[in-house]
Amino acid sequence: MKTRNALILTCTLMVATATSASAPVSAAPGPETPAGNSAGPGVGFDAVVPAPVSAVPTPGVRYRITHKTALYSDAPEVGTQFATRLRRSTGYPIPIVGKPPRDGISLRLTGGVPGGDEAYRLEVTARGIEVRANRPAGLFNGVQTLRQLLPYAADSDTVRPGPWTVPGGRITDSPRYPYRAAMLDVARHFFPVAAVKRYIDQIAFYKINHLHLHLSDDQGWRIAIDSWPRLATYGGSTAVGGDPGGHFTKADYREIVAYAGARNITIVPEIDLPGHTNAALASYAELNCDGVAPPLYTGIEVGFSSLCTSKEITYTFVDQVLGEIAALTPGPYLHIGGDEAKSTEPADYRAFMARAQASVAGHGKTVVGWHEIVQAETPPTAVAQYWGTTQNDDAVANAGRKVIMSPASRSYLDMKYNPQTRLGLTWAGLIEVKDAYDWDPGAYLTGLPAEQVLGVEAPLWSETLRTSDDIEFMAFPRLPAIAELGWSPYRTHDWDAFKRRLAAQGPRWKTMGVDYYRSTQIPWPAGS
Ligand code: IFG
Repeated sequence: MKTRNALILTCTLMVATATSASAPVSAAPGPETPAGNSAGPGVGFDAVVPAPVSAVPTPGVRYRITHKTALYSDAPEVGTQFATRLRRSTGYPIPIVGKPPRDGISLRLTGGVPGGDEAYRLEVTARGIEVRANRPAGLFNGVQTLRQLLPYAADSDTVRPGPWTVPGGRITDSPRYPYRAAMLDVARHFFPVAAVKRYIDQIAFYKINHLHLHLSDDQGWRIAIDSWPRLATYGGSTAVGGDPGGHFTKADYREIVAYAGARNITIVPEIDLPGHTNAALASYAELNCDGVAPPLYTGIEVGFSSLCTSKEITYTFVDQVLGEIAALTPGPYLHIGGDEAKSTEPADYRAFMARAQASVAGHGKTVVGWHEIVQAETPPTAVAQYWGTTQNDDAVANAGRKVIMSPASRSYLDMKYNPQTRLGLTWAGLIEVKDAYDWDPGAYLTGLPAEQVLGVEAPLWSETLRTSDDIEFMAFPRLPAIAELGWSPYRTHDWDAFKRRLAAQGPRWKTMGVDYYRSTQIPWPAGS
């Protein structure tokens, strides 16, 4: 720890020296100041992930956050979050003021910014910082970029020495796709609210705007349902390997939804049907065709379970469960799974999916399903989530539906990086950072029209994961790669540039306590 602090101090002194040598912030950068108008190695306009649409530094100009800096925001939640973060690491008061300050930071809903609700324009001058947007989501996204222009220490949970300089320039930015998601499997292993919130903080930093929660599977049911209470109390009582179970109460789920919403993230709940249902079948004998409840399952096989599609109670169950979850979910999507229904006859699967989708619509939501769902009739608004390991699936490409791209061989964060990776599986192949980055969601699936791609998702299945450290080791650095594919214009797609920008995230993750994998593909800076 001492070494690290000494290093940070050294770096900070170097930056301070550089800055103090050019005391008036508008002076030309001193010899010590790295090129690119940055406030330190890898901190600057050339280090933002995801890559912005346009970023133009103003050489020699920078703004220094000081004890005099005030903050104004047209979106109170965004302003409070950012001011709180700055106070914690700078030790400055960072007061929130009632109008844009002369010397400070302004987050303004001016409108007139190209690129929609999530677009923003960021400008840094010697006098201050201004983020403009059409909607609060755009201000939130602009603040995530602004955070990456600050020294790494700005993300510290404890007060660090400054200086707190932000390089001058202008960024205009907006997303390529509207759906940019992470998925967390809380069924194979349960993760409490605090762990989910921690992951939300981490994915929000990369402008991910949906979190898909895989709430039920063979090994566990993780959300309380009032009309079927044993689902959570019994069906959620264990986990893979016999590890401790657990479940979200409705209050827990509402807390996650609110926390995510304040960070521009929409929750997409998944109840996997008709397969992956052993936890439900074990909880209620009447849901089984033979009236006999199977034992709870703690292995990691798939495809052996199915709801009884010939019993009416099954559809009452499905409708009541989906109804209770829809009532808790402000977002537009209900994910009903549909994957690996190997124990459901195809005709029964199609009939079941028709009725399950009618329930989703009946509860006012839009259905999402793993891509097998296209075997059934689906409403025009249905979204298929592609998880194949190849670039060919004509049924999906020709289904005429929106598609979320999450090819398992590119985006499954539970795949090992290499054969030595302690955690994870290998069935979809090994995925190093370059594999996660070097593909185009808009052209990946042969025959799928580019305009049918709704966006991307990085699923993280938890058969082999138990802690936040495990989540972080598998998600970082690959999740930012998927986040960039979802956000940045494809013309910015360049592995050599990306790996350098990704390297600059390393010291920040170190500051945040993110337990990331130091891939040998990335030129991490010393001390990260
Ligand atoms: N496939 C299964 C998941 C999970 C995964 C692990 C899907 C859609 C393998 N289904 O991915 O439940 O077991 O990598």
